[in-house]
Amino acid sequence: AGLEPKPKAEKMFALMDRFLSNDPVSLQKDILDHVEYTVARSRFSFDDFEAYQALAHSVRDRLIERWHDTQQYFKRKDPKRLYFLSLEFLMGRSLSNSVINLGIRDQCADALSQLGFEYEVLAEQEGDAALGNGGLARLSACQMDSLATLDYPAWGYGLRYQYGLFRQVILDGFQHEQPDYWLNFGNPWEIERVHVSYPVKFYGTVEEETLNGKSCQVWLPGETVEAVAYDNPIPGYGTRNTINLRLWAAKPDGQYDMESYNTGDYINAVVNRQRAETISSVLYPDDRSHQGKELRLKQHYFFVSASLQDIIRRFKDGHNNFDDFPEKIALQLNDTHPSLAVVEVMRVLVDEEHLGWDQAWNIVCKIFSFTTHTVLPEALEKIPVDLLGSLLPRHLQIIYDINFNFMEELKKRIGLDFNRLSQMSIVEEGAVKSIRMANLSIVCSHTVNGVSRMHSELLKTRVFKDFYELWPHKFQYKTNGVTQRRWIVVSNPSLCALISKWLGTEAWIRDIDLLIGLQEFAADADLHQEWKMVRKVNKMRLAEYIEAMSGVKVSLDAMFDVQIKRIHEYKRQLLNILSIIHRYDCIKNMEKTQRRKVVPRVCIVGGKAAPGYEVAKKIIKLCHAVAEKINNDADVGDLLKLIFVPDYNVSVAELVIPGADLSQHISTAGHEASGTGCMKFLMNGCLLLATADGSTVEIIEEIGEENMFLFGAKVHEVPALREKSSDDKAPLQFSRVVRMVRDGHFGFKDYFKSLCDGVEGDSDFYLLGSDFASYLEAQAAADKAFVDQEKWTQMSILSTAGSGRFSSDRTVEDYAETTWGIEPCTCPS
Ligand code: HBZ
Ligand code: PLP
Repeated sequence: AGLEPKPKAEKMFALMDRFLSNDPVSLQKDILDHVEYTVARSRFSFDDFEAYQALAHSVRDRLIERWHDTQQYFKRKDPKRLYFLSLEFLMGRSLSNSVINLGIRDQCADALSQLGFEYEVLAEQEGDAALGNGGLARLSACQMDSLATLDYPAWGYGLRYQYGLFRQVILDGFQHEQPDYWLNFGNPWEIERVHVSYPVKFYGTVEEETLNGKSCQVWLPGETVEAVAYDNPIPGYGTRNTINLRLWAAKPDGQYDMESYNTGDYINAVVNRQRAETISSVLYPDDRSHQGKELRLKQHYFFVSASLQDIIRRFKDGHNNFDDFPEKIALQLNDTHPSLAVVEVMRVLVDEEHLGWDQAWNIVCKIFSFTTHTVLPEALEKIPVDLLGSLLPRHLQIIYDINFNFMEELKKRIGLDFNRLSQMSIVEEGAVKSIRMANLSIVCSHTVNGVSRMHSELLKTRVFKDFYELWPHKFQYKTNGVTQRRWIVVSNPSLCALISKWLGTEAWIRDIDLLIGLQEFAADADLHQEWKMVRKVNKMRLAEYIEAMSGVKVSLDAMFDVQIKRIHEYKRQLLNILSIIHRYDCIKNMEKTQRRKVVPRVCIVGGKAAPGYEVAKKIIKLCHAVAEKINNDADVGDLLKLIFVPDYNVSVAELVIPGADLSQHISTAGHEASGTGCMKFLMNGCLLLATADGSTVEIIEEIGEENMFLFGAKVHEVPALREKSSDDKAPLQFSRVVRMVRDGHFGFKDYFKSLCDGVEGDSDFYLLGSDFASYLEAQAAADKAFVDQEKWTQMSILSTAGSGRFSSDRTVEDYAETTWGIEPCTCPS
């Protein structure tokens, strides 16, 4: 219905099948056609990578069909749409996720096996799309999957970086960064839209002019760059709906610098034009050194301007009154990175559409919602006024005007409390006068949210306390979630089959609440048997990877204990390594007979350090130095191994998470806004060793303290503990292991000195010393539980059963209902 061809198109429809068929024979034909005509290899001779390309193109064709139907349907129905603005999307691989969501995985596997190829081997050929840093970016990807699956009329907007997050290479235990030129071998998952492009302007001056008797500001920009759209179809699971992730690439604009051409400087003219492309060339790694960088600010505005031109064009195609904008459009700011959007909407409405300021402001205040992902006030983004004024002079004026109005309103509310006024101002005075992007976003958004309940409480009571007191109604909490499609169905197929078997249905893949049904069987001996089998298969897969990558053979009887995430002091990888040293020290000092009682462990650590983050890089080196010692100590053997998994990314996560027995989420309380890695482990039946921080507080509520290993200071205890010297709080074992590092037990004595200094005396900001004793107790409790494999299995089943609240389906539904005001719009099949 609604998709019938127009009469003149009937002939064309007659010439092609309405939809591509998904039976193995049709798939085979499509794959071979793509080998011959797209990859341009002979269908009698092609390798695994070429087979992957042909398969990818066959899947892409099916995505395109659905994409067209969905977009046409949205256009016809004209529902209110959500536009999710994010500078980062960590998508990972597309093939495996697409075939699962399209429901054609088995057909593809059949088709390929008859051609002599193995589906799993081909899926491994694909590189990751790593257009993001970590949690924030992977969250965007999970939310896109949920938006598509739940049929929401939504689009994502982002940047098509030519170089994604750097590749981490370890040489002699040190991290080195290499560029991730992910587009080297082409990208079958995107559709280049050469005709969807917009000019984006920078620099120049603002002049006052008179228009219809009224004075107005006119921006005369100095440079123009073209933004070209690349569409990435995002298929929903169990639905025809396929939404769009539109990423912008920078190209030189169509205007020619005639001056240079005329003066005969042809080569320089071409080279200068080429420079435009650098805007979208590289993703900034998550460190603070990017703040105040012109290129970074250019990226932000480039992305914002192109996206809004596109959104406004679509709105105008069918609407002629901007007052209807808030009924048709919701704009989500994923952190402050896209926050210039609020200023840009004001500029377009006032300067280009000639609305009055008040009318424009009214519209802006109804369309934006803002999610913040950080806890630390010092991590909030600031843009130096000089930089902003030179790159975007008109935007700076508008920010000043917004701030002037805000300050006037505030004075009426709180009087002349200058301290508070200056803290809440969008403009920060000081050595470097700057724009506070978080303040701007809060002032202009109708809703502000944190990413877990604890995080939102901290926003209300600490980080944005003043704003909360002013506008309590704006503040909400939305606990993060992850998609069970990628994190169970794609990455852990055997667990997926087991869950469906015991629940008697696959419906949980779209309706995660059904997982709770597993609770009923948590003590069932047959389920235990099968559950252990599945876990063993996944551990084998991981062990093979470890051996191939590091040459270290690990025992499957050992507890696989994993901490994988970006390396940050607050995430406390150092605490983990120090406790591994403690474990090593204990084993060394034991009688041989005692050693038999030790629960064997394989400790797996992985994560990237931002290139400029020296402490994080030292932690990586320490991990390697300790591993070198332990893994080669004959006294220790299989009792303890330490493995660093290099280049942690989405596909590494897909392999490691299903094989983990225990995973660590041990940030200092009050520092992890949410954490999403923990949710993926939980869904996969891995037990958690954790502090009560971010979303783990809510995980405790779902599965009960008794099913995890908790330790450490609580958030309200942290300030007082920081006042005490570490030497008064740290147990002797702590001083002993730090001394081992200091004394050069693992070499590189001088290099590690600053790490040791940072956790002793008055400098133990992240409380490693004071949490050490309770951390060791939690570790001992995990060892004890692991000995009783039936008990462990029961805890594991209860973890999966209780993970339903942490699906991004729940998160997205919550946003849709209480923040965005959008409803499902289901394209007919
Ligand atoms: O966002 C993370 C939080 O640390 C984590 O607790 C939370 O679960 C997750 C999703 O809400 N924050 C980030 O991942 N932040 C970044 O990646 C980042 C990227 C660019 C920046 C700053 C931070 O300039
Ligand atoms: N990086 C990658 C590749 C991930 O898959 C995830 C989440 O699973 C994260 C970072 C965030 O992990 P965490 O929430 O533990 O910091």
